[in-house]
Amino acid sequence: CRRSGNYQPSPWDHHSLLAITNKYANEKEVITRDVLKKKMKKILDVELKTSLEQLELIDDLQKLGISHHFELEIKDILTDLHHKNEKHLWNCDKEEDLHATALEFRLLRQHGFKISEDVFDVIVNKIESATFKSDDIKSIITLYEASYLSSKSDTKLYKVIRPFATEKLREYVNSDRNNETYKTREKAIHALEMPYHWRMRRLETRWYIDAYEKNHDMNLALMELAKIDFNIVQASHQEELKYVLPQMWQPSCWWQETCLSNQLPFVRDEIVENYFWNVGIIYEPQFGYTRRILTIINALVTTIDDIYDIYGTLEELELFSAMVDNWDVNRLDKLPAYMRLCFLVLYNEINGIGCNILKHKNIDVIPFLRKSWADLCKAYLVEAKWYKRGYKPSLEEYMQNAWISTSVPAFLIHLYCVFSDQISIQILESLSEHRQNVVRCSATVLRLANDLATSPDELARGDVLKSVQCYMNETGASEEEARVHVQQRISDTWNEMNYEAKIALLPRGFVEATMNLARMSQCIYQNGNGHGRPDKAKTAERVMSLFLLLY
Ligand code: F3P
Ligand code: MN
Ligand code: MN
Ligand code: MN
Repeated sequence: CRRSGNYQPSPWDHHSLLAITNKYANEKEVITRDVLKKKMKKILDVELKTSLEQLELIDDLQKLGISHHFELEIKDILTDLHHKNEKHLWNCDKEEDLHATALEFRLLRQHGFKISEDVFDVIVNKIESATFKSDDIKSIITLYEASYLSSKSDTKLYKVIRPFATEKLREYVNSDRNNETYKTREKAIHALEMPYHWRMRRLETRWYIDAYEKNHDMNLALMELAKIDFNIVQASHQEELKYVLPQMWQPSCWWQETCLSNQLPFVRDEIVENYFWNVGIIYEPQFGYTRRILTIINALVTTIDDIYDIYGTLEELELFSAMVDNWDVNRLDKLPAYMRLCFLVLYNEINGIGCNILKHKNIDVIPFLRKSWADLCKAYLVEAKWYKRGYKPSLEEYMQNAWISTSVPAFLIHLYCVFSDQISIQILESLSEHRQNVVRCSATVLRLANDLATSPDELARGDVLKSVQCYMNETGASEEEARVHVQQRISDTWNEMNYEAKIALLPRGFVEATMNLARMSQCIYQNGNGHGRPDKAKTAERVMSLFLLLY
């Protein structure tokens, strides 16, 4: 008797999504945007008087989602500041300087500059001797956000500063202090809910545009630029979404054309959500092709994962794993009928992606791509065997396999090949052999966040023990304690990822996308299973705010 995932039909009315027209998809809007861009460049380059003003503008540009228009200017300003600080053995010795120091620290680290946590030594001493006096919430928020840029050796940042700033913010939010504006209160609540460093960038843009507009001293040109740019970027996202959506009379719509959701009724039908993941990973309009390919990868991952978790017998899953390992299209008849189309779609899509890369980048990546699917299926098979044989792994044994079964290593090797202008064979090999620690960290965050949200449904349906349950089984902890442990492990993994991102010999854009994948998984699973039950876990609302609501 076959199981079902009890997945609901897609909550989206594909016909209305396909009917969207966007008046921002035209040259006139782009010209207006470019005039505003010039104006802001001038302000950034020549008009601002102090470094703090420059830093605050850079922060606003990033949070408003328009910093990619000013990359060179931002790099120059930060390089200058970094250079000055190195010369003057800079330290934050007054509480009044805390906002500026913490902001500079966060921005420098975020852009890969070296800056030691020792700049906060005086503050750390004050915290430890209980002589820190300032009640300035703006500085505390900035300090709190800076503390999330810690890497694994920065004990002062995450053992002293972060708990202190968190506590201060909690006290403030729970107090009746009404001498602060509503805006500051909103910012404190937002920061406590999730630090900026962990947030999905595009949704943060949506939130920050609204928050920035409430500023009494906001810059009108900046506001206008942020809104018009948001709408222009949204217009290109809408067109990409149409490509992957099912549409009766346009056979170019990919998901419909595969026929997978008709043939395999037990799999998730979530093409909109699959696309949404990728806007979290790279949002810039020029990467539309990368987002399309990655949406295809996500849809294939979800389909094959459901076959292993829900529908297939162990014998069938072994056949499928061997088929992917051999990558042999001539043996389709060895598979059960329901698996044939799925294998063939996988085979054709991956070879098609490889063929395009060979055409345009003159390198054959197919051996690497197919190995990533073979490794993924092996990891799925391990979990299926554990479940069907009632084996209960330790948390460490589970994690060794479960970071691969997230699909993150497979996903990221496709991203690397499609996204990079020049493909390095050394990097391909290191990704293929699972030697890139930053990838492991990103996958670990996804696995843990996914387990926190999806394991109740998975275990009720019947599945291998997930991280929460492995920990409970191994230590005798309660479910609540196990969840706290897993949350802590997510936080520790971020410390490690910050370090690995800094030392990785990988293109910066790829590293940023890898970290964005961790951010996206925290976003998807923040309110429950945002991928399996999108309407219940805020995903639907978020998709609307990014793809449908104009400014
Ligand atoms: C790997 C997962 C999925 C959701 C899809 C996410 C993508 C494609 C990035 C398959 F996270 O969820 P699920 O909870 O079924 O994964 P699992 O590995 O726990 O079966
Ligand atoms: Mn699953
Ligand atoms: Mn699975
Ligand atoms: Mn899961």
